[in-house]
Amino acid sequence: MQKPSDLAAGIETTSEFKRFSQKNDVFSRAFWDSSVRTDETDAFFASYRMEATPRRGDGFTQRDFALRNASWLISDIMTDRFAGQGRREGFQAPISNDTPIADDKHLFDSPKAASADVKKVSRFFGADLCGVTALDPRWLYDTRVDVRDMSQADLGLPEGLSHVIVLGHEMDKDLVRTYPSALGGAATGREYSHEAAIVMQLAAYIRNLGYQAVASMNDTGLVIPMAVQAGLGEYARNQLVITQKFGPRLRFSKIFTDMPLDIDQPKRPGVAKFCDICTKCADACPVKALPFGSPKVGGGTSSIQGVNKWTSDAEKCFSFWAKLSSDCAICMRVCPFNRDLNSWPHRLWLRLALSPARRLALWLDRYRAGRLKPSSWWARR
Ligand code: B12
Ligand code: SF4
Ligand code: SF4
Repeated sequence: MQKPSDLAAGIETTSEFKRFSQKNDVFSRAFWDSSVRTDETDAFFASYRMEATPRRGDGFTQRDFALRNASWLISDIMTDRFAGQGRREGFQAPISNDTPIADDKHLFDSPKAASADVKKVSRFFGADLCGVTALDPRWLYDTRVDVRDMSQADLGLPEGLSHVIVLGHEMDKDLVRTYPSALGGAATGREYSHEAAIVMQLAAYIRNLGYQAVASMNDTGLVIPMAVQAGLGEYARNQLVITQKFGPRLRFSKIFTDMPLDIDQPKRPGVAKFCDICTKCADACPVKALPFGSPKVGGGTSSIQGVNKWTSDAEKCFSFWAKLSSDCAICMRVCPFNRDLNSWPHRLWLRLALSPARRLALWLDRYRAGRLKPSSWWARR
């Protein structure tokens, strides 16, 4: 029997549900599981240090790797601060407080006023979306990873946290059009660098108001169900949350807090219904890592157990990244919802896609611009 809040969010968990241990995500497995770690994954990681820059034509030149790696820089600096103590913050541990919690609490007139304040300040720091949800422990990792020996460690969250503020960060439209390429990876790296600053600054603001605020990027828990619960979008076949402003072309960060906040309601305008008639992402995936058919419970070592959802074959996906020596996001690029949803023809298309006329919207998608050659991106002035 689903809880009403799960029904509203389209979330279905079963009796086999078990919280996920971070050591089993495929990225972490590349450091301890010989079935994932190969010479290619080693070269993949080396390429982020410019130690191996395999030159394989357009999109994979030294210049493409140079831009990708430079775009990661601020995120890398933040992440490396406590790595020697096993805490790769923002990825395998929550981000430490750089400022204390003020002794005096600023009291808002209501939770609604507090949420409005947080949203305003999130925009000021540069977040593109902000939603609030109650902390649902199902989506917290069971344990995090100590990067010294990849052993399991406590998440280290303080007691009393009640809410999650989920932030969305738009990825560069033109760079995403160049995937698969090392150049496209600059869209990902740049947003990690941006979000590191934004999430740390917003958390500092909340601590300055006298409340707990733990800044978090990819670490500590699964942000996709949190973003869905916070009303930012709907989960789709390509394993991404699709929003009404940026489609799937964005990243998420989050803040855990005890600030009394008003929560947002999940919205299901009809993206999943569109996915029922579309398989563009699954068709385009070069290693067929994405599912066809309906959502299911189960999956491999790198999948959470007991959730009815579309699940990828993460080993296949990551093997393709290793081959490229760069991340892939073809499934984000080809998704019909990846379009400039700020312009009126595309907003019109969105209305059609979310209506019973979705088949017409799918047919019209053939007129959307295709892949941009990385060299053409460089040639543009
Ligand atoms: C590890 C990871 C990966 C792994 C694969 C995941 C895995 N199974 O190991 C790799 C490295 C291959 C990867 C690839 C990509 N990733 Co990734 N990934 C993550 C990360 C850091 C952890 C997720 C995790 O622990 N998965 C392990 C288990 C739980 O996986 P799973 O059972 O298959 O569940 C997945 C989904 O079904 C969903 N999910 C989990 N529980 C539930 C419950 C409900 C109710 C629902 C609806 C969904 C849901 O979330 C999981 C995402 O992997 C998250 C950030 C985060 N902390 O959430 C980003 C994240 C999910 N990735 C993201 C992106 C964008 C990508 C890529 C496009 C790469 C890129 N260039 O950006 C590709 C897309 C690949 C694909 N289509 O599957 C974004 C998604 C943003 C969005 N719009 O929704 C996130 C949130 C990172 C971010 N900073 O924003 N990723
Ligand atoms: S990121 Fe690339 S390899 Fe992975 S699922 Fe998407 S299209 Fe497939
Ligand atoms: S490409 Fe089609 S099936 Fe895949 S997520 Fe986008 S709309 Fe859904």
